[in-house]
Amino acid sequence: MGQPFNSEKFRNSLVNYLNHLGYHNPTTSQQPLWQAVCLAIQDQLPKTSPKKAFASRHVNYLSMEFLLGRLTLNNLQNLGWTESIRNKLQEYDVQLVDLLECEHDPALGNGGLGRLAACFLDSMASIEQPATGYGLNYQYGLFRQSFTQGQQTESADDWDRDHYPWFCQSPIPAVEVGFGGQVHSKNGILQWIPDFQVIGKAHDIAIIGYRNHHQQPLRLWHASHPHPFNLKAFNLGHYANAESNAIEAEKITKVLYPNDNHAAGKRLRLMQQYFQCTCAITDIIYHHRQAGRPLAELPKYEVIQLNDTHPAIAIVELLRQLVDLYQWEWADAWQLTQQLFAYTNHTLMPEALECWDLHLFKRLLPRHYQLIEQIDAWFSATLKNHPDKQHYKTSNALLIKGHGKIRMANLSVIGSYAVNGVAKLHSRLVTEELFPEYAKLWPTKFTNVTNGITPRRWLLMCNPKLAELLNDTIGEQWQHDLSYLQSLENHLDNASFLQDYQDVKQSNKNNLAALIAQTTGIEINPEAMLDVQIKRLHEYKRQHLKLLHILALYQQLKTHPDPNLPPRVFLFAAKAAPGYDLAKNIIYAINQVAAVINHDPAVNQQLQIVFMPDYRVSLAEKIIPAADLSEQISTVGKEASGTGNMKLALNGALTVGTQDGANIEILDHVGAEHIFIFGQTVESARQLWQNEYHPEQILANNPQLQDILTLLKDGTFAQGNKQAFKPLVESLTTAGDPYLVLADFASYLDIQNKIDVRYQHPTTWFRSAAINTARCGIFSSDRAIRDYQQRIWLSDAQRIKG
Ligand code: NTF
Repeated sequence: MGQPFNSEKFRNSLVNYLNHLGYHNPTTSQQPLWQAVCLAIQDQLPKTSPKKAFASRHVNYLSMEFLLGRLTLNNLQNLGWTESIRNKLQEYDVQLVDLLECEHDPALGNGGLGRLAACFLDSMASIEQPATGYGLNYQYGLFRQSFTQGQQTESADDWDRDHYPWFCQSPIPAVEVGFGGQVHSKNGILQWIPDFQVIGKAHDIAIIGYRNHHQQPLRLWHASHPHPFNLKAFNLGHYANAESNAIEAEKITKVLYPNDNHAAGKRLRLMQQYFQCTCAITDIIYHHRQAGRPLAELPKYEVIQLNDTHPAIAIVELLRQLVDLYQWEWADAWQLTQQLFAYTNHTLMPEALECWDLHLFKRLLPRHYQLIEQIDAWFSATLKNHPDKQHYKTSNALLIKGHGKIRMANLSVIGSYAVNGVAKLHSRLVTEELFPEYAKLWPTKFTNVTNGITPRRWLLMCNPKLAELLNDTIGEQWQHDLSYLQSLENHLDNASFLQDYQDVKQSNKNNLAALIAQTTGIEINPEAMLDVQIKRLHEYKRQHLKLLHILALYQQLKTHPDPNLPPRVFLFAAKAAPGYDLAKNIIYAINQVAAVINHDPAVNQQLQIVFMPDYRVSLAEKIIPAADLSEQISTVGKEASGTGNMKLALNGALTVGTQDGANIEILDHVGAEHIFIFGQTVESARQLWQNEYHPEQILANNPQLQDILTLLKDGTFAQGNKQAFKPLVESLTTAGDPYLVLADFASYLDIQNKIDVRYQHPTTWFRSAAINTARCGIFSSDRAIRDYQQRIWLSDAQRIKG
């Protein structure tokens, strides 16, 4: 049930807000109107959720990233008010669709990890799992991307947080956070005297559940200085210094670090992490005490879920507050801490596993450093009688690495009662390869929760035509429980349903074609197969393997024209971290190849390439419903789960993928006939790496590959510049091809040929597409949250063991 909408109240608030913003009627320019509409909607939201008796603990979801995407339509839809607002606006001759385009995506995340956090908030509100999300209110989100002569250029993403209308009042006390300084001992009691203090202020965004009158906060913290202006310095003529405190403090929440699957190791990043964690821990304790509950009962009512290791310092901060502020015995404080935290691992990539330099850490957080030494000592003590004691002493299980680094993943495992990976394969590798020692010591700590995606944003909202077809075919129950999509199986032999399904896809493709023309000037063939690879640019995700496939087709068509090859549009969208040179070179190569192929009449009737700039949530919402083929081609063992793979399959794109991450579970659910799997297995890849992989031999035996690499080296795509793609070519050859691109090349080409054949039979293709929709209900984030409840949040047995 949607909430009742009061049209009269809405109109009055709208006019008031417009007046307040200096406009006098609703036909004013779109941006302020959008703000006023959102504020007028907020006015109608109940301030608190109705209380319900609930058995679960309250979840505190700590994440450095929440990649929300636009909230306006999402909120309207969850409230059930879309039609009312659409009609109301039409009275003023304003189209809701146009107004929605005014919202800049709040891009407070990099990619999968941040978007997962946003899906989880939506699901927790929708299935009424009490929760608070804790994050940072960055002034600048993930950089905006454009292309200059094919090269990525970045610009600051100022999303105007100070005027974002979906923030709501939060009567939450500000938090003081200290940095640096010394630890003193006074009458046997240790006292940390920081030398720099900042203030954390909470900014809440209400997360609105789906048609259930329920909302709960995402609490984003903003750093400032308690004395932003130093009058004394000013009066002494030190004008620049007068504001330096404020500037220093503001830096902490200035900008999101733009790395995906890569740790930066920078001091400011550690400051962000500590700032966020202190604010969150202080807030959690404050609310617990406000409710009149003793601290010892924290684990009975609360759980703190760590979204990867970025907020792991919260473990030490809780310990510090218990010991230093509440004078608990160390052992008691540590026991309670271990009962409160749960840790989700999202990556096995060594460069993404955070380690902090001891000296940096000690200077910034001297008291926390002492506590980490004590945790380290505690861990050694638990091993005292262990038969493998010697092994552990030299193993990766140590908290502090020999050469002076603190391993945050180890801290997270030691300090948590539960640890999970994000897909079955990944969770297995977490225990077998990342933490084998811990898995042996504490086997029951480890579990799997396969990721999920919210069906509200990723079907109902982004694909309204498919949603309508589903409603007409199987009723609306799927909107509350995505597993109901299974009942589509009864309609798979119904030719008119399949035709409607195909028509929906075509209509979505036509819309996307118009957007592509508008943003890139490229007129794509909307009838062609739309082959999409949309995700961060990373070697392990292998956009360059896709490029090799395109070059193989180009070569083939140039030498042997083949009118039977079905036309394809290759669509890329991806941002590369600004410091990741090889990733940027891959973007450049794709853009240059696109420029040549798109203008070559010998091939451009069959091959077109589009690289859409500035990939973000709102762009994904337009691409996903239109896609025919979903590229999920990571090196096996490297993609922890993937979630784009789930969104695309749910919306009826067929997957071409490796046996990696959640692809394997998509395969299990849709069935081998309805997905295209290729390449190495985890085991065969492991053998290749162990027995020294020789890409030069693969190259020597494959003339087609040699020709393709020649094309990249002879200046064909770079106006004669032979060096243009040197980093890319070297990564595949002299650098040893660490991501097995050449090893998978032949099998990738082979499967792509099969895909071409299949696409020529629309009835079988769209039947498979509909089967993908029918069988992907399991990938709802509602299911993932229920798994967290059962396996982690509700499980008392595990918590007692500590
Ligand atoms: C990402 N991890 C993984 O690379 C994806 O496979 C996964 O789907 C998402 O997490 C969500 O679980 C990261 O971004 C990080 F930070 F851990 F490297």
